[in-house]
Amino acid sequence: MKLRTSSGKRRTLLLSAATAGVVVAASIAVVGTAEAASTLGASAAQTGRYFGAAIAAGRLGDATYTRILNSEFNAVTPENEMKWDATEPARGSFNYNGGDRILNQGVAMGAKVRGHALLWHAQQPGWAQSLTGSTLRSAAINHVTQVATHYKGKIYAWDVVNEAFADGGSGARRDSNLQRTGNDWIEAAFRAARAADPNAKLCYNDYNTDGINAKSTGIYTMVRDFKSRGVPIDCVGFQSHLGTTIDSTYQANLQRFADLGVDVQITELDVQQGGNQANIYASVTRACLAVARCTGITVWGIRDSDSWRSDNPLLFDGSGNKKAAYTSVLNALNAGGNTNPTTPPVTPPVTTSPPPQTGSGCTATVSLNSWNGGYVATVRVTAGSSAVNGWTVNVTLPSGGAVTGTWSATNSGTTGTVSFRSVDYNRQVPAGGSTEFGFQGTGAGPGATPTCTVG
Ligand code: 9MR
Repeated sequence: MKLRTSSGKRRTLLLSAATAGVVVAASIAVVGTAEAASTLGASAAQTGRYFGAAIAAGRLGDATYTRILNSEFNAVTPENEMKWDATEPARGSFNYNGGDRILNQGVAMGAKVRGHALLWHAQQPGWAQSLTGSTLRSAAINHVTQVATHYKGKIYAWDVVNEAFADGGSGARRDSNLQRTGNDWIEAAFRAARAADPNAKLCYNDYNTDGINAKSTGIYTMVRDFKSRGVPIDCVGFQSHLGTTIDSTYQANLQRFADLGVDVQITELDVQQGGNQANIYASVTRACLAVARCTGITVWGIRDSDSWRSDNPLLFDGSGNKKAAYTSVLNALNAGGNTNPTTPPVTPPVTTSPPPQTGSGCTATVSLNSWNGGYVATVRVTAGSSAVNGWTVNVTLPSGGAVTGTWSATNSGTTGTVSFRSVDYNRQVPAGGSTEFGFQGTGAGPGATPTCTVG
């Protein structure tokens, strides 16, 4: 009797495993068709990346929310549920209810789960806010150890430390109770996280770092120092809470961190609605695709009504409809990019054409980020001694090459000599000032300096 029962159970298990195998095989077969690339996650996966959303446990009962989440995204970040105040409300007493709900949702989706955030000056429980010195340091390190151990093996990447640098031009650390425990608190946190969960990627995450500026340079210097001293850091998160513009050095900034030997991720993307929202979303997406070590993008919420912001910054409206920004991201993802985010580009990543002659009118230079068979070109248009109101840049491509996508300009033609015209928001360039546009193409990319004419 016992034997039969046991073999009966085994049969059931084998059958369900076989059924699962069929399901898996079927879904693999779908990947690679045009249909599979009609969602953000599937499109990002085509270049080995993820496309994620910050989610809230309290919204998982909303049918529209979970429908979009399940169909569009292949990574999740808890918006609040894994923060210090949520996970250790009383010292030494841990609560993983909310965090586990997010984790389970991610696991059920087959998604990557980003852990956010082990240590941060904000959203600390009251008991930690009132600690100082070595008592706070040991409580903080214990927190890192306990939470990272609870989620060991289940988290793709942890934001180990969040927002530890000051805004403004100093490039220095932000003052906080954690900072006052000693400048080495960040590396102590990274070491504790590595010891607790050796397989999670360990990230530093911050905002207002979405271009080359004093704050991002402060962080860059810290990461370079960590790498040189063997402090375990694997990735840097760029939150990318953006307004109506994107910094012209956005991609170059990601690249300089990647060149230090860390992955980069866009971790909390949202963009103010108005004028340029769709273009800015597309530019961020293209920048990530152009940087081999940019492993994925996370938007900070699903529908505008789910956002912490009130300026409708997300990809779906309050009713769950796809916005223009959604389409521009999907198109950018489908246009592709560097197809293996863990392998550096085959050709040297950045080449810049010789500096142009100055004078009146305008000039243009092109920078290429190339890989085998394709490239992203960033073109800088500079006005001469007079202001420019409208410009046209002509770029000559080698034969066999073609433009496959353009941003912040409109192009006529895609092969041979291609003309790029300014768009409304970048046609006016002050005397001596400059603006940028970009395009993606197949083949080797333009070899010669582009020409620029006014009008
Ligand atoms: O979106 C989060 C919001 O629900 C919380 O009230 C807020 C509390 O500080 O944190 C928001 O998320 C932040 C993230 O954890 C870190 N970067 C900035 C995000 C927006 O404020």
